[in-house]
Amino acid sequence: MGGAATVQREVETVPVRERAGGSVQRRRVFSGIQPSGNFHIGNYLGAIRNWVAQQSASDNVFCIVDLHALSLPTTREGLRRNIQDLANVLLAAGLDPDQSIIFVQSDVPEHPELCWLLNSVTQFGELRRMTQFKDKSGGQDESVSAALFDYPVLQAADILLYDTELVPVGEDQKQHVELTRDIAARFNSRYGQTFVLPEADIKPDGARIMALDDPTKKMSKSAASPNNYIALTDDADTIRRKIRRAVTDSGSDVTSGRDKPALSNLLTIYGLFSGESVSTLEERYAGRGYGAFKGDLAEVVVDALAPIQRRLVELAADPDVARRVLAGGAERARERASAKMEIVRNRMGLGFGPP
Ligand code: ATP
Ligand code: LTN
Repeated sequence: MGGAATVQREVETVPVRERAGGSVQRRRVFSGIQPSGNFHIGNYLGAIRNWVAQQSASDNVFCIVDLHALSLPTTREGLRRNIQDLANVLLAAGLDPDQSIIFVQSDVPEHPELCWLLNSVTQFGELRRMTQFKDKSGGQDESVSAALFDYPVLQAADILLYDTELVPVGEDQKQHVELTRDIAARFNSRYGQTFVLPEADIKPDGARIMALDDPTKKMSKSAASPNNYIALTDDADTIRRKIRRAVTDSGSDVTSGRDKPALSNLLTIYGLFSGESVSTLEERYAGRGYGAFKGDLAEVVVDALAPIQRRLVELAADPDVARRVLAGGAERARERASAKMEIVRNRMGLGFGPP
């Protein structure tokens, strides 16, 4: 049942653009993910799975954004472990270094450099309005890091360095991609056409997987309780227990709808992992109650994660695989980023180079 292969077939592929003369050009895709531990099925269904499904049709750059992770307190050992774990997750989920550049953000110093330059065309008020900043600062604006406030500008730099057209992300990142467009447009009007205006690529299903213990909030890595999420590394019994304990709605019908946030979320997860439509599932579970539904859902999730988990065990035993992929990815990313930065510095009049 289910399985990663089924999941990937269900995802739409990105249309390739046709050039005059009939040849096709792959769309440039960039996305990032923080190495902050507890990678969960929300990250997988909302982002990583789409990256994998589209990679053969696009020109892809995927980035482990360790500089973004510094916006909240980290330790040396914790960050190193999380970078290695995330690289393994991306490879186990199916990202292919022959089709995608996969690298660590801090290996390409052009990212923080462009961030600083873009700070000069970003307004304080724009950053203050970002909902992720409001959520993560939790009203403690005076004591959170300045990095948390500036986080979206570093994200804009990530995207704009690679002339990105599409940014496949979950729903929570839409506002950051819109800000990136505004920053790019302002830069272009001040200094001349330099940056491509990117678009967020948000799939209608799975873009916002909700927490199992509170279906009004998104599933989150940084949640206080592990019952919030199913981690990609949770074993079968943990997955069964978390799904059994997942909050449900009042009543006993297995149906989706505005008044059924918990069941809607569980049906979405079931449908995405099994490749079935929500209406097929509603029919199958009509009159059978929550118990039978949750039991089957747990097995669907266990089966779908099993091949990823098998590859994770192999990769964990051989850390050099990820190390080699990231070293090669950084080299290719640096080549593109340094060429772009040369143009940007020149447009802005920086340095004391040729006139
Ligand atoms: P946190 O919840 O601590 O903010 P995160 O889980 O959002 O962290 P990120 O590294 O910031 O993790 O996100 C990686 C990708 O996963 C992004 O594209 C994001 O939109 C997507 N994503 C995160 N949570 C969900 C979710 N609950 N449903 C769908 N997509 C999600
Ligand atoms: N902010 C994103 C992670 C991220 C990103 C990016 C996503 C950093 N840089 C560039 C897309 C493109 C997050 O919190 N999920």
